[in-house]
Amino acid sequence: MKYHQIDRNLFIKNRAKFTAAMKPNSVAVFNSNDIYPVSADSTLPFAQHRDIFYLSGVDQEESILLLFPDAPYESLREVLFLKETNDHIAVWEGEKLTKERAFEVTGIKTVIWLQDFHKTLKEIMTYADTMYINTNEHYRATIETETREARFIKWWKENYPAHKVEKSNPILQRLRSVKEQEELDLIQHACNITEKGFRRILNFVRPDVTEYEIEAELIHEFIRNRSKGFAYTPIIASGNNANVLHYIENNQPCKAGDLILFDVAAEYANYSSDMSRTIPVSGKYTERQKAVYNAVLRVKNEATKLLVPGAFWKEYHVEVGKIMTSELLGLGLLDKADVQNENPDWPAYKKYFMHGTSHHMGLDTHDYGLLYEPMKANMVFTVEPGIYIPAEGFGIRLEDDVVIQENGAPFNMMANIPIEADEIESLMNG
Ligand SMILES: [Mn+2]
Repeated sequence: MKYHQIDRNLFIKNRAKFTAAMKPNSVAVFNSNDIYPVSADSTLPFAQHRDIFYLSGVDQEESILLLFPDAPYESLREVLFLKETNDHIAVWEGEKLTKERAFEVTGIKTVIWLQDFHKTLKEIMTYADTMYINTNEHYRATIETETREARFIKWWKENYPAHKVEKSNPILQRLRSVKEQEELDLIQHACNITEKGFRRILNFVRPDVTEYEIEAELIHEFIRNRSKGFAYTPIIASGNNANVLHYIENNQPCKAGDLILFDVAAEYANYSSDMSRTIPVSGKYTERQKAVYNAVLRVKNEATKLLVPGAFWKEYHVEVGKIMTSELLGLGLLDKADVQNENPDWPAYKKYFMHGTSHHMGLDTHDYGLLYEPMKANMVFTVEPGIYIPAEGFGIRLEDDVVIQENGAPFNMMANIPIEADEIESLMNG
């Protein structure tokens, strides 16, 4: 791991919150992710399942966390199963968690090697009535691969048909959406690394630079600051590429006079940041580009103010749609008739702004959060309006990450990342 060790009190608190939400005499099991094969003996870099990480801090494959708060023996209340390590394994595969090290990272006292998982589970299930299984119910998830978690659930249901079943996911969605201070600090750290990357490219971009050269500058800056890299596949989209919302080829030259839309950000310690900026290749926006830019910025600033405790995600989006509509009228992109005749299910503004304004952000870039429940303090949301105009050869999106406060406007974790058009121009020409 490149990141500094996280204070295990975070994971101890997270487990306490989770077990407090469990029914009496129940067990919950969480699996790590697999290491995915490419072909031959190649593999993709390991990415930990965020739930076991959230509850334990274990950032290693072939790990299982078991929680049983009402266990008859204290040693079975929290059990971590890890792949066995020894001096020989350490030479070939590098350092894995020993039992001592696992306690330091997680605060869990009972650590059992993975080969004894089935035997230990059998004992535990005889004491328990209910099992919490961890299905993925994220509103944007589409999964073709059978994860280690899914394999476990299938196996468990076959082998323990007499137990009651409960879902971990709604508990985790609720808990993970409201961040502890330690988590806010980690997300802020990721935002600060993103800032360094963005400032670096302001000094780098010039006509005829390619999108992939910019990508290389960013990854360089991220990794040298202890990030594993991009929090999500980066979008570096010059000219009309910005109007392809999920453009990730990043293989084109940036032409003088065009804009470049960046949706790029660093991760740190498995926490995401999520940023969008749009800058002029030549270091100066045209009048028209600046007018649209400032309209997007005003929508972002107005939308941010609506993210307060008690607000609802769906209604928030309706309000942002109204703000965007008035800006699009001002820019001459819509006229009054377009708005009067609009389809309420697909309002006129969606022609230029077709995606959502905000999502939860945290351990996952599109983080957990129950969207039908009211917003709460210490939730982290992105705010990311955009205006996309293929006919004019550019698209603009501006995105910051903000923390909802108990009182008043949200705290902007990206307030130090240049966003005013004038500041961007002066930094590019400095
Ligand atoms: Mn986003």
